[in-house]
Amino acid sequence: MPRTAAPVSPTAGPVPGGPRMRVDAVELVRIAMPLVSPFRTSFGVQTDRDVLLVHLLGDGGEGWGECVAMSEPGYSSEYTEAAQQVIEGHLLPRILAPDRLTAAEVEALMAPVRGHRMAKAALEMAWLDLELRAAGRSLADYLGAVRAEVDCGVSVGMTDTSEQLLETVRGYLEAGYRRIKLKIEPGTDVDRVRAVRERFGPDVLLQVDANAAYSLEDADHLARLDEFGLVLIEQPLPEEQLLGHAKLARRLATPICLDESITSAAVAAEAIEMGACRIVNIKAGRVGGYLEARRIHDVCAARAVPVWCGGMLETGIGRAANVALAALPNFTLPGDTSASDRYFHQDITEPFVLHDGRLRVPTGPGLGVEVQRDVVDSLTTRSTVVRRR
Ligand code: NPQ
Ligand code: MG
Repeated sequence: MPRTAAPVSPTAGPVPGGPRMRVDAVELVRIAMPLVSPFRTSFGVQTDRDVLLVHLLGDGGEGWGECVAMSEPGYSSEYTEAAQQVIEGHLLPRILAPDRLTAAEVEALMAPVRGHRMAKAALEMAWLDLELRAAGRSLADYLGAVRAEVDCGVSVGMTDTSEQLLETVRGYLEAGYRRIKLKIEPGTDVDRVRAVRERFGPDVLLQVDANAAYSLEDADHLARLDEFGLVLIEQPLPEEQLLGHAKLARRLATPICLDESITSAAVAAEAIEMGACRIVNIKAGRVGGYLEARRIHDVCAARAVPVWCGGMLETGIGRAANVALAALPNFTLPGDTSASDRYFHQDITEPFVLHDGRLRVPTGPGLGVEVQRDVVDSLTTRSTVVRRR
């Protein structure tokens, strides 16, 4: 029998937040962060992280946000330069015009701009930091966190050989990570998964992420992964193919988890109802912000669909917000909330350090981290200031 659609927002309305804030200037800072090692996925290889930071300056203090877009549109259609342009040309004019706003009001004012969710999420994050610092309240508390620390997994990039992959995975398991996610692509997938499963045994929580590298014609091939007891297979097909995922799901024992496809709470509800996924990866950047991320959490919880927190190679700013999000009750699987040193030798905040495979949820006001301005300055490639008129 088909399931009846439940309402998209089954829980309470807007969360009570902090005061309305006035922003006088917005600094858009582009930094280049060298990665500890190249990160290869089915859509390309990254050696540096080109990050757009949003720094709000208002009468009530400051707020920091981070845009998760990549320098090229390989993961999704968004990319850093486009995010900066839409922020400068379309989003800031809308949110700097009124006198004072809450983050929830900022979200509503940005809604008429279609898409550009990563750009919107960066502004919302900075506004939440500003507003919650003024209220003396942590983001975790505001979002409804129920945990003081979160279980961490790690996303392992593709390597040239199986031996290199085994060596890398061994290092992460020794560091304490509680779940391993292998990036896969057609050609090497089955051999790599088999090698890792045979070397490290049946008890390791193991999952794979295809970043949309397959087609429905590959269903029989993907079914070969069923014998390895994977927690899930993440985004095997292109973003738009919800029905394709539903058809594929009927041919796999391994649960399908969607990442790129889930762009809003409404899409999450549809995907679940169609049978396109049994698990959801939540990335606030991909869905337009932490408020929408929380709605997706609620939609999934109401349908008994577990969620986990994805990652986009965030600096300490975005990582702090992700760890807060991952402390919500339905985040029952370890996320890609890795330690800072998984990606960076030097972070721009105090680093997030793994303790027994977990990260502590920040408790300070706002995001709960301090940005080290001297480090930001040393990495800056461009800085633009937009003033309230
Ligand atoms: C995913 N993230 O889950 C993404 C994709 C991804 C941690 O696997 C630079 C910046 C390179 C962001 C490569 C993880 C990236 C990136 C992959 C995001 O699909
Ligand atoms: Mg993914």
